[in-house]
Amino acid sequence: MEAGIGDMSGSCPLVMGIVNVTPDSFSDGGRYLGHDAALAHARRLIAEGADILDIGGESTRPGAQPVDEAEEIARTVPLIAAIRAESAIPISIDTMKPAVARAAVAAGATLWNDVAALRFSPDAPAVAAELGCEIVLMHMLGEPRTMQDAPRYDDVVAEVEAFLLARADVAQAAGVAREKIWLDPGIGFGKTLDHNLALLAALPRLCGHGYSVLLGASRKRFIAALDPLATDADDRLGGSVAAALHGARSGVAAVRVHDVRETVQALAVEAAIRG
Ligand code: HH2
Repeated sequence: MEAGIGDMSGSCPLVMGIVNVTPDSFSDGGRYLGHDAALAHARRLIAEGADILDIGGESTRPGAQPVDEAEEIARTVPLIAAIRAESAIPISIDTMKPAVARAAVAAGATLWNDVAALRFSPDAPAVAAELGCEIVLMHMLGEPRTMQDAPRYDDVVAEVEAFLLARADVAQAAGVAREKIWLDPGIGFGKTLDHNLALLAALPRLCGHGYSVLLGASRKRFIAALDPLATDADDRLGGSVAAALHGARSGVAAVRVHDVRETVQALAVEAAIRG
C-alpha cells in the first residue's frame, strides 16, 4: 500500500500551515493576496516547521461571497507551482471545485481539502478518484453563506460522524482508495459553541474509524465565545494551541493552523512529555 501524508504523523500530529490567497478570510483576509506576499508567507511557514501547506483561494467564512473558478485558479495555481519549484513539502488545495483541484494537482498539490466533502458538483467524487490524490472530507451544515443561521442537530456527534462515514463510502464507491481519505468534523461550519465543544470532545471516537483525521480549530470564533477578550482573530493563539494539543491527545493526524511556530513548539513539548 502506498504511504499517505497522514502516515508521516506517528504519535504527533502533522502541522498544516494555512496560506489564504483571499481578500476576505476571517482571520488573515487580504494579508497575503499578492503572489509575492503569499509565497513569502509560505516560505516562512516552511521555515517555522510546517509539514503541509494548505493553499486556499476562496474564503469559507460565514457570509463569504463565492469566487469563480478562473479567479480561484489564478490565485492558487501559480503559488502552488512556485512553492513546488523550491520545496518538496506536501501541498494541499483548499477548494470545493473539481476544476480547481485538477489544476492544483497538475501544479504539484497532492491533497485536496474539500470543505464540501465532494458535494459541490456531481462529478467531484469521480474527479477525486481520477486525480489519485488524498482527499479531506469535511462536515459543513448547508453552505458557507448560510451555515451559521441557527444550526440545529439532534445529536451533533452522531450526525457529523454518520455524514463523514457516508461521504467516505461515496468517495470509495467512485474509486478513491480508502487510505487516501481524511475526515474533518468542520469546527465552526454550521455549529454553535456547544456543537463545537461536543465535536472536540468526541475526537477520539472520530479517530477510531481507521481514517486520518484533520482538525481545523485555529483562531475560530468558538474561542472568542469562551474568552470575551478574544474578539480579534489574531488574539486567539492560546485557545488555538489548546485545541491543537487536545487534537494531539485525541489521535488526530494533522492540525490546520495559522500559527505554525507556536503550534510546532507546543506539540513538541506535549510529545516529549508523553514520551
Ligand atoms: N477551516 C477553514 C477553511 N478550510 N478546511 C478544513 N479541512 N477544515 C477546517 O476547519 C477549515 C478548512 C476556515 O478557516 P480559514 O482558512 O482561516 O478562513 P477562510 O475560510 O475564511 O479562508
